[in-house]
Amino acid sequence: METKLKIALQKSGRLYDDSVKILKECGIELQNGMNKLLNEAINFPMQILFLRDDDIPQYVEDGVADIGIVGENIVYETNKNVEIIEKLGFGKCRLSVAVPRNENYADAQFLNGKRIATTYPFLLQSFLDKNKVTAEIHEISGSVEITPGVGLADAICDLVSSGSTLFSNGLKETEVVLNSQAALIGNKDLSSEKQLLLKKLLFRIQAVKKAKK
Ligand code: PRT
Ligand code: ZN
Repeated sequence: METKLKIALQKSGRLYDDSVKILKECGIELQNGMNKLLNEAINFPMQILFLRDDDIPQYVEDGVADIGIVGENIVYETNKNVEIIEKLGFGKCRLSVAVPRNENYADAQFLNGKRIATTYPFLLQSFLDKNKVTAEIHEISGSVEITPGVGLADAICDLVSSGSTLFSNGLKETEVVLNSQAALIGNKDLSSEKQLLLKKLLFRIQAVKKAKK
């Protein structure tokens, strides 16, 4: 049987369009009318798995997918044993700490003893440790930006791109914990056939990136 490279992409959401687009720009065409979770390229030995972005690093670590496209924020938060192969230049954002606009924030020490709401507890804890800050992390699954306004938290740690969500919730960005963009990640133990296919794909991705500069 022919070896196929299995790539995991976000099923829907902010990275979906650009992920499919970059394959297309690499000359890789998907089949029409296949099911929404699994597709197969017409003109490249590749299968495409569509998943929730949070699950992609685990699937790649386990080898269920060989490679994947996901935000670096997810890669570092999930802390799985995968390789970051190439940054892809889209999905740019930063993971930042924000506090109510009227607060006097001088430095990270402000956060000592405070309650911070986030969906990124691992990255936030690393940031606090690095700054020798002890704070209470409240892990929640969404709408982080409303928590200070309703008295559930004193600060937040969340993704920011334009800053308009922070602004409209009366918050200001005070620290960048991580700069992030979409990246191609890979399993660390690919067969030599798969490595060869990955090399072909990477060559095309790099050409596409170069053409855009
Ligand atoms: O369903 P699934 O779990 O796959 O998707 P999801 O809802 O978890 O993720 P999704 O689709 O929202 O985001 C996917 C990835 O896009 C993230 O992991 C980041 O790598 C990247 N990305 C880039 C962003 C943003 N920019 C972004 N602005 N992800 C989220 N946001 C949110 C942020 O959380 C906040 O609510 O947008 C709001 C802030 O935006 P601004 O422009 O107001 O600052
Ligand atoms: Zn997600």
